[in-house]
Amino acid sequence: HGARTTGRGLLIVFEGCDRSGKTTHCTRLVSELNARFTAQFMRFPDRSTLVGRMIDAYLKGEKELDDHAIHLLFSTNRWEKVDELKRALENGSHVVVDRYAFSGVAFSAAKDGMSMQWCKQPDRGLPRPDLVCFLDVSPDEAQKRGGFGRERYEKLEFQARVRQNYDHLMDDTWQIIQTDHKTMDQVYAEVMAVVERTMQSQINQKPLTPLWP
Ligand code: 2DT
Repeated sequence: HGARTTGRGLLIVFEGCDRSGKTTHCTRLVSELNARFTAQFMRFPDRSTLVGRMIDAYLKGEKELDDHAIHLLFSTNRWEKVDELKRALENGSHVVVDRYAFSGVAFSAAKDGMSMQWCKQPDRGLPRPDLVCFLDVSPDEAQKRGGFGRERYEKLEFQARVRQNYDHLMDDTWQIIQTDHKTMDQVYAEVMAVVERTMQSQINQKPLTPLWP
C-alpha cells in the first residue's frame, strides 16, 4: 500500500416523502460500501436517545407539543449526534444518513404559521452533505406501496406540502431519483451511479462546510 490519499469519508443523505424507499436503499448502500470501504448508517430521528424518545412519543400521538418545540427537539436530536458524525467522517468512514435537516424544515414548514426561514435556523452549522439523494415518489405510487402508516404526518395532503417544501431546499448537491414504476434494483442502480460520481468528484479531499451559511 502507498501513501494514504483517501481523505475524509463522504456524508451522503437520503431524503424523500414517506414510502419513497429511503430506508431500504440506505441499508443496502451501507452494506455494499462496507465491502470496499468503511461505512456507517445513521438515521434521524434517532429514537434511542432521551430526546429521541420524546420525538417518538410525539410521532405516535402519545404526546402533544407546540410546533416550535418539536421542531427544536428534532434539531437537538441532530446536534447531539454531530460529534459522532464528524468523528466518523474524519476517520475516513462514509456516513449514510436516513433523513437530515431537510426533513426538519420540509415537515415543520408544512404546518401553518411555521416559516421555512425560521425552521432553518436551529440546524445552521451542521455539516453540509456531499450528496443528497432525493427519492421521489408520487402520492399515487406511495398509496400503492401500502399507503401511509398511523404516525403523525402520514397523510396525503400533508405529504404533498412536504414535497413542495423540498423543492425550495434543493441545490447542486441534490440528485433527484424518480422511483415511480421502477423496481428496487433499478432505483438502487441509479443511487449507486450518483454515489460513484460523487466519489470521483474528489469532494472528500475538501473540508466539510457548514449547512446554510
Ligand atoms: P421516519 O419515518 O423516517 O422515522 O421519520 N421528521 C423527521 C421531522 O418532522 N423532522 C425532522 O427533523 C426529521 C428528521 C419525518 C419520522 C417522521 O419524522 C419527520 C417523518
